[in-house]
Amino acid sequence: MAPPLIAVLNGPNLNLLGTREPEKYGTATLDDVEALCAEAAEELGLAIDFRQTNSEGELITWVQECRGRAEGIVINPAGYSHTSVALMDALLAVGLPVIEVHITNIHRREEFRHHSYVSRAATGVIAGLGIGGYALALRAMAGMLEALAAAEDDSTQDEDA
Ligand code: CA2
Repeated sequence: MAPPLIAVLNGPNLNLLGTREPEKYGTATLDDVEALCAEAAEELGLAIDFRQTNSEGELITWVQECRGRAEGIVINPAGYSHTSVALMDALLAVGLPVIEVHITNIHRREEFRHHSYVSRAATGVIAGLGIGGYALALRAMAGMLEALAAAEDDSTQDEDA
């Protein structure tokens, strides 16, 4: 059987990782983050589709396209976390487990970063653990998918009994 596909989606300016503001975001590039996710996914028996966009509309389209294609979404919505009701609506509509990741601890930063619309649609949130948060999110996602599959097996057995 093909490994479950997890979309790992990244929002605006994350393409700049490793090139500016290393004191905030570290020195790893987005390519390094992708490599880290690929390694974690391999270990966990998951497949990933890793993407970044600076466009809100494109990010929303990618979320919509996950329906029927992916089993879960790991997303760092970057600045759109704090502004985008439309992204929140797309994540609520897609009906998949969602883990929101932030490299920095948004709660220790400026007030306007403390609220995330995306968190309303997220199953879980990881913030402040650097790029390692992406690997933790994939690990948590693998655990959730296993639990969902086990619950489905149980209900199928109940139906058969
Ligand atoms: O901590 C995070 O991962 C954030 O999602 C990063 C966003 C920020 O708007 C959120 O509040 C928290 C910013 C992404 C921009 O990343 C840059 C990386 C290097 C240089 C400049 C920007």
